[in-house]
Amino acid sequence: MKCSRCGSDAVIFYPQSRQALCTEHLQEYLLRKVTRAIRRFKMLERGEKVLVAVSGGKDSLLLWYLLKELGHTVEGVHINLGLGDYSKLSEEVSRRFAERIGCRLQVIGVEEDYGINIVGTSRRLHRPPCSVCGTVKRYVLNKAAVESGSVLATGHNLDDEAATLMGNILSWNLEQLRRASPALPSNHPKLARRIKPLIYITEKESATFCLARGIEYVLPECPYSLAARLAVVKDALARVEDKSPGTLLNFVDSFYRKRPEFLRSISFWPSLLFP
Ligand code: Q46
Ligand code: ZN
Repeated sequence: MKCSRCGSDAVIFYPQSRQALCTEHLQEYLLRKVTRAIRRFKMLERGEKVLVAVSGGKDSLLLWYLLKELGHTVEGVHINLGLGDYSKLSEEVSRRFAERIGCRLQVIGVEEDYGINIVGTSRRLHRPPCSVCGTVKRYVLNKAAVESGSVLATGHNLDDEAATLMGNILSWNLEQLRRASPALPSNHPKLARRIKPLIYITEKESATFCLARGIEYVLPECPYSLAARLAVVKDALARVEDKSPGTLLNFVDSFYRKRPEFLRSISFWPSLLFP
């Protein structure tokens, strides 16, 4: 298959538009998608410092790479979660990538620096590991961003965002749906602004580009990821996307476009349900 723009070997095919792209043109397309997300949700001002939360997975490395290509001032922060071989490998891969792109990476160990053992704490509190891990990650990442005076960027992609929104719809978590945003403002000096510049980039585009560009990323999943309910929703949505490409983009994009209308309508629901 040849690239529809330049005729060299293609690495990805888009069935909706019947376009194929080579690595260079895929990069150009992904940079446009990130720029569009940054502008549409007013994620960054020129010159603002960005701290990328780097897990060692494909999305966070792609995010770091693309923001650097766009000329933003970026540094990375990696949290070693103390989850055995998975955490060791994640830290190694993150460090290697930082060296490759010539950026500073701050590494924080939850055990070494905070004395927290995620699995032990989750057992003691009778909570799933992901719940403890999520809380610890949010705290540590926020602190690192506030201390460095940066906006915190995370590698959530379109599939992640769609799964989060769908998960909140399935449980009718109206408060989360009201607050959801790819660009969360800071309403306190100790709260960093948080942005998700990969919101228009699919998991498939992310994986394809990393492979094509030779970006080494952590392949094994976290040993606890399958237990996460979100993984089930994500899996179901991936099958929908496979049968009907473009569904996820339409779902997420339409949610944010129609949200004001949606919020107005849900504010009437209680009076309709409980007259
Ligand atoms: S790292 Fe932590 Fe994730 Fe592993 S324990 Fe769960 S939340 S799955 S993204
Ligand atoms: Zn091309």
